[in-house]
Amino acid sequence: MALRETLSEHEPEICAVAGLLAERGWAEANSGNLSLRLGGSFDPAGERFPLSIPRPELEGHSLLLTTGGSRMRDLAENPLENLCLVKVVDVGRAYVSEGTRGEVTSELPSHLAVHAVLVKERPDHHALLHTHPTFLIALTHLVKDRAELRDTLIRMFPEAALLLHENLEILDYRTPGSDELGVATAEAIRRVSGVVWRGHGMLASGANLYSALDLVEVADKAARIALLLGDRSKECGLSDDQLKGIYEAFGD
Ligand code: 2HA
Ligand code: ZN
Repeated sequence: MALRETLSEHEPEICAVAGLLAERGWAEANSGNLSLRLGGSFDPAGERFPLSIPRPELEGHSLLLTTGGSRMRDLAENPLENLCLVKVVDVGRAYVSEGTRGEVTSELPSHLAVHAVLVKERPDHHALLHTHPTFLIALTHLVKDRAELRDTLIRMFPEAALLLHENLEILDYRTPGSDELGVATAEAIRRVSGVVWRGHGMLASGANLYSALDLVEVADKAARIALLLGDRSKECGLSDDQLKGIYEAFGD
């Protein structure tokens, strides 16, 4: 069984990150989803489904994805029953999915759209995760200006300045699971690794799930500090000079 074969290598990472997402309260009920674009060629034994937007860039690529309705707390304990192995076929017009329980995540349009960009433009990024970080979502409801929201986040503490500067974009609200959300997210991922979905959550890419999680952790902590500061978050944030010092000392 191809799904079981792919799991042996990736199980520890997937289970660890799924467990952390559940523990942090960012994956309430059946929310959140993740995917890994696999290196090898696999042949999932399962049903074939058409894609509403063809993804020829992904032809022949295989991905491990969470199943729709799966819970991160269950994924951490039982990856085989909460993941699907998906292979893109027919010059990107369809996919074949193998899973022991259920169909693939409702956010498949975003995962495929983003992997289609990554495979061409940032091939070292294999991992995507989408989750619902509490404080970050709250702040997106309060601060409507996207530039102001990004600026507030990066000024909250040095790690935020380093990891999120020129690496985070904020999208206005779109319907979860929609092609529209996928297209907008994929466009943003050409430039950044962290994409905030206003009023919903965040999607992050990385070489692996741990580095994608790093971005979410830093963004949510920055949002938490901003919320603690309330109306004073603007005047209290790191100054231009302080940011400059951080980039000079630690930037690329
Ligand atoms: O997996 O989080 O955005 C369920 C969701 C949809
Ligand atoms: Zn979601």
